[in-house]
Amino acid sequence: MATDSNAGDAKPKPGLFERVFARAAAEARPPEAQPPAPEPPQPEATPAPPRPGLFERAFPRTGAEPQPQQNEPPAPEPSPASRPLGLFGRVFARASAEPEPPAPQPQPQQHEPAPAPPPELPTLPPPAATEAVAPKGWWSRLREGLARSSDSIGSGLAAIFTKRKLDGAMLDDLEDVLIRSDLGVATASRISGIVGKGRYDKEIEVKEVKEILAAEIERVLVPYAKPLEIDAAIKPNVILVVGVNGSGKTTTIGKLAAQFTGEGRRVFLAAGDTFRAAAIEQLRIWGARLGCEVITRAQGSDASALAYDAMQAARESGADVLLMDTAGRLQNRAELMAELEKIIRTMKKLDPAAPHAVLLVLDATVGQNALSQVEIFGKVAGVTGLVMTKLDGTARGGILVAIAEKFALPIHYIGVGETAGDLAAFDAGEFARAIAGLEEESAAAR
Ligand SMILES: Nc1nc2c(ncn2[C@@H]2O[C@H](COP(=O)(O)OP(=O)(O)O)[C@@H](O)[C@H]2O)c(=O)[nH]1
Ligand SMILES: [Mg+2]
Repeated sequence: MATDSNAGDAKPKPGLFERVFARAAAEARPPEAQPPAPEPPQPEATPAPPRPGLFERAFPRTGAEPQPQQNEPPAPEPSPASRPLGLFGRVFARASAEPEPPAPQPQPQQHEPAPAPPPELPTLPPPAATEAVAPKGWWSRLREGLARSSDSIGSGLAAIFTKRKLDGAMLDDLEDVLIRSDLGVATASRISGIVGKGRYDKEIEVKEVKEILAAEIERVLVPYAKPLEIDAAIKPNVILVVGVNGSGKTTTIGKLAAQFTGEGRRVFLAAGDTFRAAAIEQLRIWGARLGCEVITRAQGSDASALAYDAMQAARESGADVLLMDTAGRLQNRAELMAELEKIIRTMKKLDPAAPHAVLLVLDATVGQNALSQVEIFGKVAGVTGLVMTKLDGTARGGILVAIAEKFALPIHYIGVGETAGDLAAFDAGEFARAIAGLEEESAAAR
């Protein structure tokens, strides 16, 4: 089966916004996440009609996204109009329904002079998506974000460790709970081994098991918790962002741009998802709000040519960072992966060391399918580090542990929500304690 190596798994849970806007989500699961056979509608998929969000109230939607143009390279999204409309999608639906520059004519690069906002969106109230300041501490966001994973593990543990003396059957059950939370077979059996050691025929508290679990997850993840380095001597640090459709690339770019500009760096954005007008608009908005220049070409243009424009523009103006968006693509579509290789080759013409980082954005809700994404994007695009998004929308956050063990790639950031404050540098100890469902971060982290 081409699209999901994970046929036996539960259907990925919808994300925060998809649950709230269940009607859109019901129409629009990303194609790569779809199981082959039609599934019965989930109980969550039929509640009240979606309540319009802040942006949608300001800009009522009047139409659907335009289809990609036929004479262009095959679109990465077989049915773009059916994608989930997230926060930005809803806002941009109106903009993209309005006349777009139609043909992908060769067009000079368009610099978006920052900070002038696009004319059609001048007076929006400050959106949740660009809140730079987190209203809560990161630990409580992380703990809440990972609640679905930690609750699922926690209830599994509570059912096993019920004031009985420890025996082999309980350890097998423990292993099953851990495998079901996507931690990977190796980690699961190691943890049950550690729990069993010296504790047979003794009572063990759930809290003690959680502490062991957290310690082992932390031990596995520590070597991969590496910050994304920005070299001040390189102008620009070129960061190429890749991943399947809907994984959170554009949102992550916005969040990263918010962080980098907050640190005083000059950031350029390249709207490399040239297939979708809404994606270009989405990046324009982030750029306008953050005061970053956004390099765009008309919808349907060649993404490599855009990469070239963007690198030149960022270099000429001495930018510190260039974040390049790309169109989402299925990891099993060879021609689209070839396009990614072309973008990289083009970047190397201007700077042989570019891209300085290739971030693979993974949606945690896809579970085991993330493993094949890492494998194939790793081969084609030379992924240098990972960002895992939507950990708030799944009980399968343990997949990060399985990925770390299998691929030994740096994990730079994790996302637990849609706002800028919901992305943070990955910290193994915090993540381990949050996913194990411990109430307190470790003393060392405080
Ligand atoms: N709940 C949640 N939603 C997210 C997160 N990151 C991105 N999203 C949402 O996922 C959807 C797709 O994101 P987008 O950045 O457009 O994906 P792209 O196609 O890879 O560029 C949007 O509705 C985002 O708001 C996250 O960490 N948590
Ligand atoms: Mg995008």
